[in-house]
Amino acid sequence: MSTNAVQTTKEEILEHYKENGFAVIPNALSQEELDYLNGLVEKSLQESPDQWHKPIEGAVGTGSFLAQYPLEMDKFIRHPNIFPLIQEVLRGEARFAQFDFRDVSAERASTSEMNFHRDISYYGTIGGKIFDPENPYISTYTCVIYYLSDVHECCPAFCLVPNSHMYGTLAEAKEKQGEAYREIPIRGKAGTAVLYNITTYHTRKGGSAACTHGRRTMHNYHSRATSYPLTNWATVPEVLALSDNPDTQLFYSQWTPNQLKYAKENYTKPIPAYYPIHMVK
Ligand SMILES: O=C(O)CCC(=O)C(=O)O
Ligand SMILES: [Fe+2]
Repeated sequence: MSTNAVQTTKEEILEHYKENGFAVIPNALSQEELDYLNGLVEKSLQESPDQWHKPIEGAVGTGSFLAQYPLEMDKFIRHPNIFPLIQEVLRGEARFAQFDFRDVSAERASTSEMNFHRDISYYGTIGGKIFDPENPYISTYTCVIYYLSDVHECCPAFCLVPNSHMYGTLAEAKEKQGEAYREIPIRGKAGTAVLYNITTYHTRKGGSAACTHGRRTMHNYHSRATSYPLTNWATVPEVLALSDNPDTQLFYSQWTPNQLKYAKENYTKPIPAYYPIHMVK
């Protein structure tokens, strides 16, 4: 079913990421974890459809689980199998940025194609750095997409162009990379994780008209202490952002403009003075 190469040891994963801007990690989640997450997704789709945005390029999605199950989701956001790798590629500066689930139904599989793009931070769009030449892993942000369903040949598939972070356009990547230019669709079993530098050109390939599976994913973006917040909207529940555990509080400390407002309006504990909540109306 899966034709793409995978990386399994820590050394292989980091080496492949360094060379190509991504790595594919099979069995990152156990069957028990997959059953738990799929159970939550199914329950939410059925009981709280209002928490899911309307299909965007074929995928419905929700960022609501972090607020609903903060301690449980934190265990996936800083998953013991993957978080050490995230810390490595972000030079030990990993900060929470965004966490959401997406679901492409079998009916929408063939119309779920995206365009090739890079995920550029809000500040990147106004001149902030989008990659770091001094980081051996290049990344200013990294994302891990977990497949929660098997991704067969017929299914929508995450797809990227290795080592393409430095080009201004996909056309430029094609021209400058020449024979080395590759578009690699990633297929694999549920539980596969794709770790990628978000400024590597990537897309979602649509599934075939005959696809009867669709695709379900968990998307987890991480920033660095030296990067700006990735979005201007993501919010974090108080139990994590003002956790008594200093590591947890630090990890959830990169507050977006919307988070400042959210904290001011909802948190019960005093908010540390270094957060500029006085700026919030
Ligand atoms: O769903 C996918 O495979 C890719 C999603 C993506 O690139 C994005 O949402 O920016
Ligand atoms: Fe993207």
